[in-house]
Amino acid sequence: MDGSFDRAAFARDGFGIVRGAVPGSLLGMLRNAVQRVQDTVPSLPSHLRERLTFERDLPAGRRGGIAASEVGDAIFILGDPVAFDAVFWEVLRQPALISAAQAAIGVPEVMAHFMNVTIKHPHFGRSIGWHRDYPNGYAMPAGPCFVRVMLCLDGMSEAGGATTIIPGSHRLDDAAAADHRPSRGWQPAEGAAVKVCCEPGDMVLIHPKVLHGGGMNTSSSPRRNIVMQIGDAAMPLWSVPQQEAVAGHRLVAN
Ligand SMILES: O=C(O)CCC(=O)C(=O)O
Repeated sequence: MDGSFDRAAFARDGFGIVRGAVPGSLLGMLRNAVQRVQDTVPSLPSHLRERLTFERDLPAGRRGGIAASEVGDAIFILGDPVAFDAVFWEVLRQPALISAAQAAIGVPEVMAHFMNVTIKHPHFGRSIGWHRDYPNGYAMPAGPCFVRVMLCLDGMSEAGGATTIIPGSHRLDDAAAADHRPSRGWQPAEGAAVKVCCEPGDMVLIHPKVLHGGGMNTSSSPRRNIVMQIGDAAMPLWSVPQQEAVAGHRLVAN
């Protein structure tokens, strides 16, 4: 494990990578827990099923036109994962996550806003359009005093639909960030974006105002990220999302 976070690079680029952020044993348990949910979709009770967003219910355009009938029960978003398996709480106790979030936000006390598992399945896992996380309509405090953190269970590769980021695009004021939303089909200038390739167990921190998105997973391996929004504990959410057991949970290291 390494676990160090470069705050200066995060301030400059709008993203950062913490290498080897969690123990391999935990990584294995998390991967198994995600797979168990995928394997048991047909028998899940309705209160858990409603936390899942399926590929088949989303437009085919973002998965290269592959028809809904071809993607079975593939889950795109596994919402509120702690409702499925308590092992996901362990992620919020990881010292490398807590210290990196504190450094990125610049405060000593941080809390969770939400958690999901974003899954790009082999061969058809969908692309994600260009966007900024600030502002968002799901879990918002009064300003951009939060960070998105992704724990990459499988790592990320170019062909696997790695998150793509435009370094430096977060350096604008809050009103401009709220106004400047890329229209559908917008593409950055040649060479402006970087694909964040990483190993299993690495953690990627995304500034709330940095432009990011990502391509389809055309590889033969899954790309599963635990995505969390972590915020300044002194700044309450305007409205707490339903079905988010982690919302408001203060992060305290193991
Ligand atoms: O899963 C990814 O590649 C990015 C997730 C993302 O863009 C987000 O949570 O805002």
